[in-house]
Amino acid sequence: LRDHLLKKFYAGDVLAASRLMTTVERGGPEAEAVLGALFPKVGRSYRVGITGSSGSGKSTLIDALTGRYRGEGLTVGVVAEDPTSPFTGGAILGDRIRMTKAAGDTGVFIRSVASRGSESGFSALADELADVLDAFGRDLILLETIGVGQLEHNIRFSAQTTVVVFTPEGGDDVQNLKSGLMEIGNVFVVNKSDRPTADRFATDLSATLDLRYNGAAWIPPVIPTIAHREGGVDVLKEAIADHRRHLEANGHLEQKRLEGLRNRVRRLTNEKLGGFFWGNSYIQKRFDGIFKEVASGDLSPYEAARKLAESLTIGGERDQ
Ligand SMILES: Nc1nc2c(ncn2[C@@H]2O[C@H](COP(=O)(O)OP(=O)(O)OP(=O)(O)O)[C@@H](O)[C@H]2O)c(=O)[nH]1
Ligand SMILES: [Mg+2]
Repeated sequence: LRDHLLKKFYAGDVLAASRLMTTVERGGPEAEAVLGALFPKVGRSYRVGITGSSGSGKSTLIDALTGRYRGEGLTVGVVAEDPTSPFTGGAILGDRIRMTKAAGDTGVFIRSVASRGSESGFSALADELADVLDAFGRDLILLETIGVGQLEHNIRFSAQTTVVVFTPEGGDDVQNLKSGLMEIGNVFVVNKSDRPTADRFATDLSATLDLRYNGAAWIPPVIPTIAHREGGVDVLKEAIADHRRHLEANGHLEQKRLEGLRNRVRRLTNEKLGGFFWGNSYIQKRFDGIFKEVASGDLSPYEAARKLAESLTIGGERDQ
């Protein structure tokens, strides 16, 4: 069944792509088998992360950018992390309605994924769904994720170019911007530039970035946009292309790819370690012994956890 699906997938069947994504979403051994099979085909698309606060206009920008890329004959995949609870489905519907240009075009594939309050920020699952779209042969993959500061750093590992979207609304002051977001942006957008305070905000942001990246090979540009009227979207597209050329010219793309892979192997190993550890009979016995000391008050849970974790470094003793 899997081989049959993969064959259709490689022939460009959108339904097959959708079904493989559902398999990946379910997780477990079948998801691993699918992702493992696709792995040799992953790495050809260019991934752009679009991050920013809720309602800043990320989906509207993605919609406008998608239209531009399609106009050039490029295929586009979108993975949108939906920050709302998976139970309401509200934002998923919202995304579908707003992304009107994409409707009915097989050159655009949009997938929403619940972020499930993921502790790691941009989720591993979203990254894996992007891999499916990558193997499917999409030229560009746009990743929408809500910017929650430090946690968003993971988007760096998934996207080659990260676009951070700010708005001049709510009396936001450049000094108070989330420093996590300031660090990860390769391109900055001041959306809703139809608002009166936008000019000043953009000027302040530019000045801050110029100072911060003084002398660096890439100084992130600040681009004012009015997304719902497609204002500034061509400039944004050009800035993304510029950053891509910058990465290509400096060999950074390969470096980024390896950094992402390294990060992924570490994460997967961490996930496997838990099962591997607790499934070991020596550890189970050792746990019972150590837990008795915790129960009697002779050992704190912290010391117990350290002792248990250190069992790993005892090496061969486990197998005796
Ligand atoms: N005035 C104004 N409104 C805009 C602009 N861009 C987007 N909007 C509106 O802002 C609202 C939110 O836009 P979205 O694109 O859904 O924002 P988002 O960042 O994707 O929101 P979440 O996915 O919920 O985080 C929509 O009603 C848009 O029409 C803009 O440049 N100016
Ligand atoms: Mg959105």
